[in-house]
Amino acid sequence: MDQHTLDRIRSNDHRALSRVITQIESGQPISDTFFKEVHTLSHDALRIGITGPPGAGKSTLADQLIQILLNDGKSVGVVAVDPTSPFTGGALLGDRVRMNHYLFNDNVFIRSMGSHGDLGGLARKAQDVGDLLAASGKDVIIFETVGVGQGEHDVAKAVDMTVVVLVPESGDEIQLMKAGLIEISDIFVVNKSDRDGAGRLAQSLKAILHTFTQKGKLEPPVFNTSADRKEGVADLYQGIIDHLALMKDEGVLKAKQLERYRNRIFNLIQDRLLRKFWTQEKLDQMELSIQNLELTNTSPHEVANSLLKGSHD
Ligand SMILES: Nc1nc2c(ncn2[C@@H]2O[C@H](COP(=O)(O)OP(=O)(O)O)[C@@H](O)[C@H]2O)c(=O)[nH]1
Ligand SMILES: [Mg+2]
Repeated sequence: MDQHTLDRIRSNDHRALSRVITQIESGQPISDTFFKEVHTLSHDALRIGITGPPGAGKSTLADQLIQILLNDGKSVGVVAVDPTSPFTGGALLGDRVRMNHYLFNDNVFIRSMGSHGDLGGLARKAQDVGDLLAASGKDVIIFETVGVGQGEHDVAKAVDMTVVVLVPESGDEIQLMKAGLIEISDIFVVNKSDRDGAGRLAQSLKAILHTFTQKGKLEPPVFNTSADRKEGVADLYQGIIDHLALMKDEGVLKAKQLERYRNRIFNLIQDRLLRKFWTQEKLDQMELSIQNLELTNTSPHEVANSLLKGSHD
């Protein structure tokens, strides 16, 4: 990656952004110096994760938030992460159609990312993309993710604040707790509040959050919205700003950011060691051991040991 590309990113050139994101997404190697430069540029963008079940209204909500942010003089990057989609770039067509009125707006950049079947990698790549968007000068980066268990948790680690979107049909509190949503949420939204049961869900959510928020953590506020009718979204936006201020004051934000930094180092090391280890030769050697399985009594531990020993040669 050259200085020219970096200059173009810095000057908010969306075509350069697209190109580098494609490189990150497809796992093409990008130099450490490039990320070093990007890091120095990607200072204080606010990163918000919006997660929840498919169809809950995350994209509709993100769309409304973009509008409010633009009116507030802010620029926005959106990374729509769909771990269930093997497609890239053009994935989540519905989202694109819904948000394409920003196509020629320099203050909004929207991009979808699929998983290629590599969930952990996706979260890591999404963070690099977030840095890139921040380096282009975006004030707020929104990560939209379909809630499919681990995906939510990975993305929660990548952001400053996680907004969990539910709908009246989302189920009872026991299911929510089982899904681990309470641990990762900073803010809850009950969307589709035009439907029956929204008030009840919000009430019971508030009750559980009050009971189960751990000591030293902030109790997540709950908002009701009807995103497609633009109802409650302005209140949610104000709630995000207020909660962020509280998170700053209480040191929660700082702790989260340090944890994120630490995690990224762990993940980078892990990725690099694994990539270094699994040479074609090693893969062949393993395949050979597996094919000979019926002929030998070798345990997987033994095979692993012999592969690991070989790696010191
Ligand atoms: N009734 C109702 N429908 C909504 C609301 N918000 C979004 N929708 C609709 O729900 C569907 C899924 O929305 P989408 O934003 O794509 O959900 P996502 O999968 O979570 O991103 C779309 O048809 C929206 O128009 C709402 O507040 N009330
Ligand atoms: Mg969506």
